[in-house]
Formats: sequence, C-alpha cells, structure tokens
Amino acid sequence: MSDKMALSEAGFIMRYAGNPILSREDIPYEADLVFNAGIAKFNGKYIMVFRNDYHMKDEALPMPSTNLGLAVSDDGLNWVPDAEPMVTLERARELGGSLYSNRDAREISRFYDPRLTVIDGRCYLCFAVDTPHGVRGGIAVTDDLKEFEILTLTVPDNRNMVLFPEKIGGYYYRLERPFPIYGRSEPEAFDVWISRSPDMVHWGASDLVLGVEDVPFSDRKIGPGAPPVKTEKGWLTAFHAVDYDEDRGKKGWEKAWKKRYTIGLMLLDLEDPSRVLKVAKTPLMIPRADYEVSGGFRNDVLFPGGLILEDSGEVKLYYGAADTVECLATATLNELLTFLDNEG
Ligand code: BMA
Repeated sequence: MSDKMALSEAGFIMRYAGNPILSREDIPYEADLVFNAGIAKFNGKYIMVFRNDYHMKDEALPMPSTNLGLAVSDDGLNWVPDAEPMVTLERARELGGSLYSNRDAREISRFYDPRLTVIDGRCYLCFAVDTPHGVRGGIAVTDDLKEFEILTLTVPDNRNMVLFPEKIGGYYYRLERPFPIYGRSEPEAFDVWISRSPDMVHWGASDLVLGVEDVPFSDRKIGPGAPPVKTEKGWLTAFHAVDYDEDRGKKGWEKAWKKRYTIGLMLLDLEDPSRVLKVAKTPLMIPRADYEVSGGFRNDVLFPGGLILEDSGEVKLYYGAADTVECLATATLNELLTFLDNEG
C-alpha cells in the first residue's frame, strides 16, 4: 500500500487466534457485514450488539439495509447470536416515534453505531439514527435487551456517542463526535467532545476533549470508540483515528477507498473526564491481519467498540475489521498504561 503516513502499532497487542469472533456465516438471518459492535458484561454474560448491513448487492437500493443483532457469550470468545435481529428499522421507527412530536418517524432511514454501557445494573445503548434532517445520536435503556426506552436524541449532526459507566461528581458523562463543517479548514476534521447530564435526558456543559491536531497519526476525523473503563490512573478509552491518502485505490467492494482507520488510546482524569491526562502519540493498533487488510467491504478499517477489563488484569478490546467482521485483541492493563506512559 502507498502510505504517506508510515505507521506501526504497539508490539504487545495480541490478536485473538480465533478471529473473527463473529461474521456473516454465524448469523441465522440475512447478514452481509457484521461489525462495529458494542460489548458489555451484563447479568453474568458477555453481550454484543452488532451492526448488520445486508442487501449489500441490491443495486436498486440507495444503500444497504441495517439492523442491530444480539450475540451472547459465557467467555467473551465464543458467541451465540439470537435467531432474529434485535432492532430492525421498523422497530427503530416505533421507538423513535416516541421522541418525534411533529414528524413522521418513518424519516429514520438507519439505526446503527451500537455502544453499550452498564450503569447501576441497567444496560444503556448509545446509537446513531440517519434522517433527512441530519444524523442524530441517541441513548436508550433496557433491562432485558428486548424492550428499549429512548431517553434522549441530539440535534444533528452527532454520533459515536459512548457513556461512562458511573456518575462522576453527580453527573452522567458521554463522549461524542459532532460533525462541524463551518469553521473547520479540512473537509472532515472532526474531534472528540464531552457532555454531561444530571438525568441522562438533558445534556449540556459540553467541552472539547481531543482535537484531530492532538493525534499525530490522524489527518482527518477522530471519534470515540470503546466506552471508557475505570482504572486507578484514570478513565481508559480507545478511539478511532482516520488518515487519508489520495493514492490509495481499490480496497474492497467499493471502487476506491482512500481512508485508513487506526485505533488510538487515551487516559482521562477520573474527576474531570474532559481533561486528557495522556494520549498516545502512536496508534495502539493499525490494520495488519489478513481479515483487516483484504477481502472486506472497506479494507484497512479498525473500529473499536468495547473494552472489558477482567479481574485478572487482562483487557479485551473488541473491534470491527474492514467494516465486515467483528474481532478481538488482548493486552494487559499494565501494558496499556505503560504504553501511555512511554508514548503519551
Ligand atoms: C464511519 C462509520 C463507521 C465505519 C467507517 C468506515 O463513517 O460508518 O461505522 O466503520 O465509517 O467505513
């Protein structure tokens, strides 16, 4: 590949030998791309809510159809998907209808970007919805992964929202990624922001956390990925970072794909998570494995969606690869914190 940015990743990252952990072959309903999942431990199990794009080859449709699927695991490695999708577009429109007072919820065309955070025993699902009036980020809550209550939706354009797993100083916090066009010099220079809320419904007191210019391995957009995990040193969180190279050509099913998505790591202050304590100046992971660089819909895309800190000190990092499959990599917490010390 021609790369104007020559990048290498952290040497200690271990890709799971059984990757991908979930792909279209595992899904008992129509599925083409199974990726960019949210992962959490909930009621004694590992749960994964993944994005499923299907009807990929239907040229009559402007874009693939998308639904959200659920898979469950006892060990975080072997996953059993449900027989049916968890949230179809029709279901999303029903849910969305409760928040549209003067619009037809059928204008929702896509419900995607699932990220999971368990807070006080309840499971929160962050998501994005596409509408002709812009992309909105939302938060829903569920106790059984069947019934969902939508609590809030942003104004456009916003997505990639992730929640912190507990209140901090009396407030809920979320990271998010608005898409500001006006005033940005690059066409897609988008940053990571933070907002807080007393009740999970009303959000504000927003602040910029990490700008593209703070990430030397990105020259385009960055965005939250895996919901933050609490450590003694701070909130540990993985984000996605994009670099662009005009010389990149065909990389997958599309005619051309000039972006690469890598995974970055940062540590936020425990009491004031708008404060970055450390951000690694080099990527934690770059696309390297076969299933990341070839044969996918958009090769050279890694997209982190879940970070689980085990009692043993092992960290499981779940990520979508090539917008096509879901994968797992591991490291120890110690390795990740040392990486931030050395590269931050
Ligand atoms: C972004 C999102 C991600 C996806 C990435 C690369 O805009 O749609 O879900 O992984 O593009 O295609």
